[in-house]
Amino acid sequence: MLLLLGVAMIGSVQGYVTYKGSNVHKGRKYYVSNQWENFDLAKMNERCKKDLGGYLLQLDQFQEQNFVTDFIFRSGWGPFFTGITDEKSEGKYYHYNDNKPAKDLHWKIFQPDNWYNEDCVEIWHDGLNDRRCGDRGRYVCETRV
Ligand SMILES: [Ca+2]
Ligand SMILES: [Ca+2]
Repeated sequence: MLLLLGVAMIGSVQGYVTYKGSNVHKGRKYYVSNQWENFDLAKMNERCKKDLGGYLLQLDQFQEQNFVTDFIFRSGWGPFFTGITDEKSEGKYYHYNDNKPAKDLHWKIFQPDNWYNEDCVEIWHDGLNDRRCGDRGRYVCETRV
């Protein structure tokens, strides 16, 4: 853990893990928060904005999901929350920051299952999973380069 935090401080923004030169993909830059805490869409999206000038991770295509998956799993342990949610209407996933429908999402097998009303979305190495919004985890921010 100490080693991880030590690495995280190199060339990074306070509070986020990033690896110089390796977190940029097709005009977008990605950051993973260092702390595990109870996730909250509004609060974390605001933090992405305030801390980095960005927004919660918005996955637009499978290629991007692949890149981000590789990146975050080099940053230690999840869960890693995205900005995708279906909190307004069950099963209709959209991007929290701009309310646009979330398309081309690649889910883990048997997901999403809305188990005990899961309305937020986390990334796993083998796909996305819907998860309860208040669960503890880290979050991923995206910015335009
Ligand atoms: Ca749901
Ligand atoms: Ca689930």
